[in-house]
Amino acid sequence: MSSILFPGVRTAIVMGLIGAAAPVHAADSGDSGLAALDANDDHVISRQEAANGQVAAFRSIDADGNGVLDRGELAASRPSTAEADDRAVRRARQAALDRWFANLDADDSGDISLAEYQAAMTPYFDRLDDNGDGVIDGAELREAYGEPDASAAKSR
Ligand SMILES: [Ca+2]
Ligand SMILES: [Ca+2]
Ligand SMILES: [Ca+2]
Repeated sequence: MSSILFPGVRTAIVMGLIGAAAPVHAADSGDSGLAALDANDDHVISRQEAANGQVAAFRSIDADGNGVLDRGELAASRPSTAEADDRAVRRARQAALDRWFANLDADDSGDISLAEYQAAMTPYFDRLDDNGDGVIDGAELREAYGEPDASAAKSR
């Protein structure tokens, strides 16, 4: 339901995990998102690589470099869509952003620290790691982006 309300949220989750190391259009290809994070080039994202990506993502979202994320910085980090011109979609996006911000801002301070960001993002690693082997592979990443796996037409 929430994915209908805010189509970008799954991508945003991945963006938060893999971060700005990957370009926004990485949504076009899970593999480019993977490559951006896969520091040791073993074609999977380890927990440590994901953690490094979180720090990189946090630093790049923190546009003014003051060490915390405010609402405007978080909003600017979200991938925008063509439908954003639609008023209903804009409202939905705003509501989703508010929820996202409130979730991240655990201590209600009105800004998001690196610790809060990491605490919120880390559980997503396990959600993306579908098969529970402790690493995120290209197929799991493509699934997170909501793309059909073109390379292997597997039926579930
Ligand atoms: Ca900031
Ligand atoms: Ca806070
Ligand atoms: Ca896995």
